[in-house]
Amino acid sequence: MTTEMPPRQHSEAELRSTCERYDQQHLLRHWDELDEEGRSRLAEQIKAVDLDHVQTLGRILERDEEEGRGHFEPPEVFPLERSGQQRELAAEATAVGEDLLARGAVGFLLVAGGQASRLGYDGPKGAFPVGPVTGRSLFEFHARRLLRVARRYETRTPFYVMTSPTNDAATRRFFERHEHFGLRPEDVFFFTQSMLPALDETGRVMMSAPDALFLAPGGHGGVLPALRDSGWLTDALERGVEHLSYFQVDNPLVRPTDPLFLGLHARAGAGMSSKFVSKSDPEEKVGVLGRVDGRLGCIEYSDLPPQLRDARDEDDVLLFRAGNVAVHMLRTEFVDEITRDGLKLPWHVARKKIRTIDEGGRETECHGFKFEAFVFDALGFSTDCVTLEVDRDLEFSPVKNAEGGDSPATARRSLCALHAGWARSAGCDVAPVGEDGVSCVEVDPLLAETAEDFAAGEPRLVEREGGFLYE
Ligand code: UD2
Repeated sequence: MTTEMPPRQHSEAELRSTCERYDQQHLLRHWDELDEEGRSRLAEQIKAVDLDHVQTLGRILERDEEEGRGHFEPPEVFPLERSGQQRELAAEATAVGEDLLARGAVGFLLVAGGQASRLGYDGPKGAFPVGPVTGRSLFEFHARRLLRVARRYETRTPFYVMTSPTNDAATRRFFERHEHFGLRPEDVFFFTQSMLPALDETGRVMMSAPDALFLAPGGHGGVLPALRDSGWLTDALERGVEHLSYFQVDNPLVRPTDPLFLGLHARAGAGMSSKFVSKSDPEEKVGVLGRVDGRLGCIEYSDLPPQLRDARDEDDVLLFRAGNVAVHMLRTEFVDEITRDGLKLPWHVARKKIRTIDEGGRETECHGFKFEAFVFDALGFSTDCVTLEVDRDLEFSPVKNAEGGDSPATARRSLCALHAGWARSAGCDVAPVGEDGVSCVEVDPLLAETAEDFAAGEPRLVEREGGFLYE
């Protein structure tokens, strides 16, 4: 027999006392005006938020902004211009990497939980049609690179895709609609990252509507704990995945199956390694890899003090030139070790304009703070790290903005310039040079990942309206 209060009231009283305990009473300011559905939505959201954690985040805002950053030095790198010995090492490492791929000992870890706010695209960013001739999506470019390895070595290429609660359903639907781009559906694993509330300067949780908290993805650093919590990390270990190849959704030139990077990282026994490109100019908006108090790390572009950003060596080369392209290799056991007791990455705070509500419940915009954890902060946990320089023209042209630099137009131009170059050097025809100075040529990732693959393959030309496709 029970003599409990009706469930809703019970939960309302509980909610009020929880909110009071954490000084977040304002979250229930509009409670009386909400209908049943609104109340239950708000109650669910409040219950789902870890208010102890919110309190910790609030304390970060109280701290003095100017904390000591430590001593920052350029990292040791495996450069693009190589000595004879380095060339030998590269050949050996490539063979090691190929063996790992052939054995199915590599898993692929894609972060696609971002909101694509700068691009202003309505949908998961990975669905963005970037192929200059085919209109192929970013997801398809990535998936077909894995498919190439799966077919070539008759192996499995487990693909772990991190989404956010906002784009998870749409991402899964996109993969299903495209039949997983030829990958075996049982080798594609989705998992979602957690969301965090934005706070105002007094540490109060901001609201996006009378019945909703303002929640945003907590940064790509969440990928490592989320991989563990989803169970896929255990799955990876169990199926013999020794290394995880990490990449971002926004770069159509990325080479997640690069055997050289994989082999260098594996030979070094590194926990986590990174690729980089030389920064094109000091102002370029990429983080910079370097040693922070002796440990490898990355300083975000917005945090790099101008005197370091502009410093040059005796050859007039930027001292901090190692631009982070957000491509990493992680040993699976390393991920297991650092996440076992809860991974503590530092929180990066960004002051942003937030669409919120005023006391009367009307929509308004004001400044608030978002919190993000960055995956490159895990570099500091790794004793040995490889920092491999790669050629920007071959591997890096991200889609970030709707127009201007790092936009769909520049990414398509980079793809065309690269692929037309492969075709030309293999003696194949290319489309006439267009107004943007490049021939519109696209190569199917299933055919080739490099100029050498292209030359060694049997490229078949398909002339399409607007350009040439080789497949
Ligand atoms: C990132 C790097 C920058 C540089 C650049 C290269 C950070 C903080 N900065 O800049 O140093 O290397 O990339 O392209 O990483 N994502 C999630 N969940 C989140 C947030 C982001 O999955 O909560 C994913 C997002 O889907 C995308 C990637 O992480 O694939 C990069 O996110 P971004 O666009 O916010 O990073 P950006 O361009 O500021």
